[in-house]
Amino acid sequence: MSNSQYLTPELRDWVAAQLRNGITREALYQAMLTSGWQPDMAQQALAEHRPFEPPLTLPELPEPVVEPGSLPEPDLSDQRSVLLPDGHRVEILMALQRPRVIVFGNLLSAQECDAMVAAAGARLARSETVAAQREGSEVNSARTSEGMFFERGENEVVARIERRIATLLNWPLRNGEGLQVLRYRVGAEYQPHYDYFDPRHASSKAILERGGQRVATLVMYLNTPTRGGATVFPDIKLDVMAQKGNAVFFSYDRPDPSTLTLHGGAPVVEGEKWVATKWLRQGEFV
Ligand code: PD2
Ligand code: ZN
Repeated sequence: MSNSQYLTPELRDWVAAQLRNGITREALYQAMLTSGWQPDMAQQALAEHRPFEPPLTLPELPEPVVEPGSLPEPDLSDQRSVLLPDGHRVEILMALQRPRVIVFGNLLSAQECDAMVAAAGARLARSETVAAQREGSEVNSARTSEGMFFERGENEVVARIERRIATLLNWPLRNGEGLQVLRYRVGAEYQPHYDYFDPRHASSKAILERGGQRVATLVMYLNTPTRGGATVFPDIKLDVMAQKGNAVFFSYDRPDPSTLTLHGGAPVVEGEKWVATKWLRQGEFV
């Protein structure tokens, strides 16, 4: 059960009344924490009223230790099936050792998904891919979605999701790229590819100077397409169905096909598909 189900109409009304009375979001947030609200739920309640406002000043996150050669990874010791990175109940639905692939349930609440779609909608443009022969990016028939990037920490919901991911995957928030939102309409797809940057490509040098290689990907589903749109891993013959709030995570320790992380977005057959992708870098992404 997600925490959001505890947000009763009475609590929502109470939050709305406090904000109407002129209390600042920061003061209300602190008051809510002091009176025992889960940070996750308090932020969610506030974001419902002011979803696109800048993030609240939040307590510092404990800094995850990144040993040389280590990768983002949730703490799955004791074969636990539920994690509470920020008080939000994230389920572990599937975990594969090699390649490392984990399917999370309820990583995002329905409200968080809806807020992301609403904030991204007006800013979508045809997606591009890194150009192979020159610097920069280009429109490519292999990728027929539309997309946009949020700045890291750009608004309340984005900041909350990024903190949750950093805690869940034990990876510094600053090593993450800004969240990318993609919309696929009927027929749109993302043909199989690797997310790491090919060191042989002309454009990779400049990209790698901004935080090193990508070492992991988290694709979060913001809606449930009616048919189609699975994230597919052809090398291991795995299809992950897009389900609102769920996510698929995979990591790769070198920029090489032997990581078996070839993956794609299958064509949408009916309805639309919306995802948010977080790519994690080896170093600080600036
Ligand atoms: O939308 C997807 O399922 C998908 C598939 C492959 C997203 C990405 N790659 C990506 O954002 O890298
Ligand atoms: Zn990808």
